[in-house]
Amino acid sequence: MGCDMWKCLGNESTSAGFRALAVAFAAAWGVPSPAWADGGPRPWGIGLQTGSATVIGARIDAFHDVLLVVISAVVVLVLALLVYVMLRFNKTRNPQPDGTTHNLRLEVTWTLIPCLVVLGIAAISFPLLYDIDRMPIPDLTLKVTGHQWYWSYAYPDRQDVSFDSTPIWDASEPSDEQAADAVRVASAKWLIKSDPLRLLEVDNRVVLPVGKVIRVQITGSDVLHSWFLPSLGINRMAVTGRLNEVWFKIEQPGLYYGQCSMICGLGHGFMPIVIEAIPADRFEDWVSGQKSAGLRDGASPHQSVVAAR
Ligand SMILES: [Cu+2]
Repeated sequence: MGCDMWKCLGNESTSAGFRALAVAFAAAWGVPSPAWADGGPRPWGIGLQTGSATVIGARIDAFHDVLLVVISAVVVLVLALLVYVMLRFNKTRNPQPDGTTHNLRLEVTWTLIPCLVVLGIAAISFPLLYDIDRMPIPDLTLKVTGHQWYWSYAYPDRQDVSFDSTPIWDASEPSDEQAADAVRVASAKWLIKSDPLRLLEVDNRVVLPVGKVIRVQITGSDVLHSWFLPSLGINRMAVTGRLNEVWFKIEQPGLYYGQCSMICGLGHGFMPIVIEAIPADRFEDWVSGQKSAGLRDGASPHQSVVAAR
């Protein structure tokens, strides 16, 4: 589903002036409309997922695209000037150098143009940074704790539902039988059925409602980790003894994948993140189900495999 560029660039909390500037600047550079995230990674795709599932994420993507155009233009201009100078003013073609040391018009121009470029970039990035930082009143809090080497989650304002989330290996590791068992046990709990993705699938997925402001509080239990979900525009460090905070509002139901992005030891490459975004009423049903099931503890046969690595 396509996302309206104007909506993606113009969050309601951005001041009107900045928004108009950002939109005009982006339009001038021909920013393509970002698409909503629509699944897992694809062969030969760019990025972990296609598109973004949050307005902020879409704006980050659009900002990246604008910057790519700007830096490409700067590189081409500087390279062209260098080549021109090397060919036109080398010792053979220009044996007698000019004695000019100042040119006011030229100096003003080459100072003003970069200033305008930087101001144009700031006009987009400052409102974006502000909107990323300013959290609306949250509807739900999710607590995330990074461990060597898995994640655990808690919903403190939903009867403290909590569980661990450990990875499921593909069929080559640790053994065909164990992997098949793990997939069978885990997939029975998944609300959105899908084929497990190699190194990206977990037993207990994070379930979140669509269209609600989610406040995420992130911490660590041992070493540094980082909760990274590119399709939500999120990357926050999990630091022992510190509670980092971030927020997002998922616009579309679906599966969103992520990984730890801070090298945290031997099992760093094996602590994926999976979010199941579902309609809000189904989410409350899921919470009730967790409560009646006695709160999952998430114990998984793979946890011991991870710990042994
Ligand atoms: Cu890590």
